[in-house]
Amino acid sequence: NILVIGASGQIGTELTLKLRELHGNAAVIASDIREGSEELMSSGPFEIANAMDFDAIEKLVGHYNIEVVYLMAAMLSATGEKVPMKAWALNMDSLFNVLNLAKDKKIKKVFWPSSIAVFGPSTPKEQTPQTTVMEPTTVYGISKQTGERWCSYYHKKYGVDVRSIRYPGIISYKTLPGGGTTDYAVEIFHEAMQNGKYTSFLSEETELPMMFMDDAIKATIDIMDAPSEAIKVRSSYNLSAMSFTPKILAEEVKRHLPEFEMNYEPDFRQDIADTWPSSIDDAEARADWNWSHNFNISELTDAMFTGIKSQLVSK
Ligand code: VAH
Repeated sequence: NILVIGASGQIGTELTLKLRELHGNAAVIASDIREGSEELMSSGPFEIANAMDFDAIEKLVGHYNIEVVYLMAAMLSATGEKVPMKAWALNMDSLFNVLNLAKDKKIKKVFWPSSIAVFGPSTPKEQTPQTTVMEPTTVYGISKQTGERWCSYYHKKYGVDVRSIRYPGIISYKTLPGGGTTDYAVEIFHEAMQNGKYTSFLSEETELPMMFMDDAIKATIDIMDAPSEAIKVRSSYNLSAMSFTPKILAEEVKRHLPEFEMNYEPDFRQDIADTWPSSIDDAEARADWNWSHNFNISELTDAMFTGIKSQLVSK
């Protein structure tokens, strides 16, 4: 069976639903420290558990005969800056808990997400290579960079089959992101459709790598399904679909809502965004496990409008 830790979050929710579609509802156990969406809770097993509590996670693994764990619990970049020690504890303890279960052969395979936040101001900004300078400035980025080193270490030293992707900003409509720097690209759609305007906390020319949720889920499942020998990078793979600025996204929104009004009031999150790449070279993911993306910016925009509309109707 499969265990998703952090299943109530933005990516965890949709990942769990997709895994249930592929493997059957009973085979995919969702867990989180808080309850999730109605769809998540009602479609299969759900357990409240703290990712930092080794005994609780070990118990779940034993009880449900878990072989594969997706560790999606984390504190994101913006929230992490407000409570640095808490972010560090959550992001590292949860990873060690899962890596140690794999080291002790209690589980067979682990997915753990990294992020473009591992990069920093000294990293080449355009087409950032897989292997390059990494001097992250946020607690979140430091935790992901450190986590990457530990994944690589557990693979080499203990043969742990851990696989990882450096997600860009993920855009989706089912569950809101929690406390990231790329959240503007989700908020803009909800605000546009409900109020016709949005004030962005990033400046109009801030270009960041982004991806539609369906592609992020596809990448996650693809890398986990690939044969072990194909996974040559055991820290984390660069992954890319598109890059855009708030201004370009606002133009896309205007295709659907010509009256849409965008304003800009950069806050502390601007300083974080300024340290991140504007585009990513993901040639190794494409070569090693055949990664390819489906959604570009206009397809993403159309999908967001359709998705949010159907949610508003059903409310
Ligand atoms: C954040 N979305 O903004 C996350 C992230 C791409 C960066 O991992 O913190």
